[in-house]
Amino acid sequence: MSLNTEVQTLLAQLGVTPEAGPLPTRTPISGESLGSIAEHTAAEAEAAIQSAHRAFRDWRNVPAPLRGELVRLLGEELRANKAALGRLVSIEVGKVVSEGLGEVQEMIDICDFAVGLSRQLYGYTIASERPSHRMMETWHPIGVIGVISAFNFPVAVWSWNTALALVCGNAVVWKPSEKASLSALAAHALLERALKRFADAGHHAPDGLSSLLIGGRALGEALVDSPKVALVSATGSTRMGREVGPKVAARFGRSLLELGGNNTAIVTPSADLDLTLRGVAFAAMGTAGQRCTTLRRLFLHDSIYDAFLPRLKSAYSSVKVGNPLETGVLIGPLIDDGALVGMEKALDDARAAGGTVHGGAAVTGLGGAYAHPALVEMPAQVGPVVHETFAPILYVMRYKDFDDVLEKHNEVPQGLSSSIFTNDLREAEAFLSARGSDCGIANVNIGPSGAEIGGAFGGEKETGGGRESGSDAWKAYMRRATNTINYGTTLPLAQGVSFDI
Ligand code: UN1
Repeated sequence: MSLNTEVQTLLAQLGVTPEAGPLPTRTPISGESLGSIAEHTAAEAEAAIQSAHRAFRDWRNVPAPLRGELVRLLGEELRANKAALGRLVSIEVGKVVSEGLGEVQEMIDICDFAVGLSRQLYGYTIASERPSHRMMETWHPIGVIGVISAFNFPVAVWSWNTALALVCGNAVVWKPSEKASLSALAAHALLERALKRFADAGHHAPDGLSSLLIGGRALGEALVDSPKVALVSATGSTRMGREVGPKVAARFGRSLLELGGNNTAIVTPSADLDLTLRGVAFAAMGTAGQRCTTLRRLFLHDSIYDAFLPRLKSAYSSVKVGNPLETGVLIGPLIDDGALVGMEKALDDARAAGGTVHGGAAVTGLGGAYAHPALVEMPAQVGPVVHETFAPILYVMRYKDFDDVLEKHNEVPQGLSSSIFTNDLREAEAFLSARGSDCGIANVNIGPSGAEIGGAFGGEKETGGGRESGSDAWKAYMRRATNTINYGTTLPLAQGVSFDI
């Protein structure tokens, strides 16, 4: 069966019949076309925003636990369709099978989390300085949430935002990557099914509560520019975030930015090297280096460098690159030829900066943009090492002094994820302390990628500062009102001010 035939079967199974149109879709596995589909116009984007705004005005009045019921139904649909959606993701963006399934599992997990959250949108009660007064805070929905997502997690990132946004009482308009339109159509169809079941059970779900915009950049711009979009949650490159952030700020909207990472592992003299090898291999080569959390900088202590590097090299040369749907393959294709060109350029730049490149050769003849993962021994943190290249390149550097490596670690402009491999309590705790990693995610004896949904996800500096998913990330999707209630018969003023009339 051709991949196109399989995709059409999966789409039918998932209840999607894409309308034909000018937007080409393809699989990076073979380069084969998956059909050309209809795009939304800018006018349709505007209409979706308006209708989402109307929907929000209703949805905000639905009790949060009942809003949670809708997300619970979405979780059920995802559970029932995990295999089909996971497979579609694998084919459309080239992930190995278990990672396609893992992506859908991440969606299920956030739905479960959001259902619980729907009964836990807690505000504080605050001691008032005035007699017979009570203070508290209340969290309210904010409006339309615009979600702009990237190709590499084509459906999970939408679900992190949408599951939270919906229980928080907001409406959602989603602009996915045009490299992953089919997965987006399928994921959204599952939400539509959940909405139908919700309505069939007698609950009110307003029209336009969630919509999907298929197409290019102009649609994302509509979300960024519309004063009706209260929060723009955008995942992508730092370059994209540099455009989105200021535009949204100029209209005093909120943005939640998940941008580039340049993630690390520091391997110290006491590290368990077997565990480190597995942690480093998954984090650096998994998803063909196309996670924002992918391990890109590896600092090896001088005392273990010569023992560890050959083991890593042999893991790199034995890993199977190829069709990600085949058993045993761990590295699928890059998303497109442009990504391969970017990888080759970074390797050239690394050589020019004094690096020694192991691996990294393109694999031809498969129809897609395949490459062997590259390990690059660098004399210093220079050249391409300080940039994010969305490809499986791991820069390896030697260090001697722990304090010095902490400085080096934080020297780059990005601040997403980081890790240390050590059995030394002092090093581990120092890495997690204020003088340690400056990233939004800092791990011990686990690589930087593969975060669970229970924690807040995101990073600092050029990574954009946003937090999605677990912990109290929901607060970004709500507004806080501070309430002071006077249940006495006098009117004492705060700070002892008197104003007698
Ligand atoms: C991304 O690459 O945009 O932590 C998200 C991870 C995944 C999410 C990655 N849970 O690697």
